[in-house]
Amino acid sequence: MFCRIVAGEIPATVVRETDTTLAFRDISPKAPVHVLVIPKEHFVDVVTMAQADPELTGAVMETAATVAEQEGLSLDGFRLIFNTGPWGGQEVFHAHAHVLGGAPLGPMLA
Ligand code: IU
Repeated sequence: MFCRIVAGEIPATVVRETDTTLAFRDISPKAPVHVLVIPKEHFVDVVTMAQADPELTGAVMETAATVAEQEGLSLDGFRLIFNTGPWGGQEVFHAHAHVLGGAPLGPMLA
């Protein structure tokens, strides 16, 4: 599915793009700022990506950090999540980081 966003076949509100990564707004935001950061190359999840290509994984993290900064989240903090596998709540099987912020999010597991 996210490969189709990379290919431009599905519209997305892109907030940052590098040679290897893409960051776009989540269509169903769970916080005032909710951006997804993906590798353009397809990996099913962050573990697969990290094992296959640590450099690309670093690039995803770098894009997430830059997005947090450009979205004004640096001062108060934010949440960076990779849901991984069914028990991790992953629904889209193309590795992606969630950058969530813009309000106090509280403890992660209530
Ligand atoms: P998850 O970590 O796989 O559960 O998160 C998938 C997210 O992708 C979820 O927050 C969706 O709202 C979001 N999303 C999107 O932003 N655009 C899409 O076209 C699709 C899902 I499909």
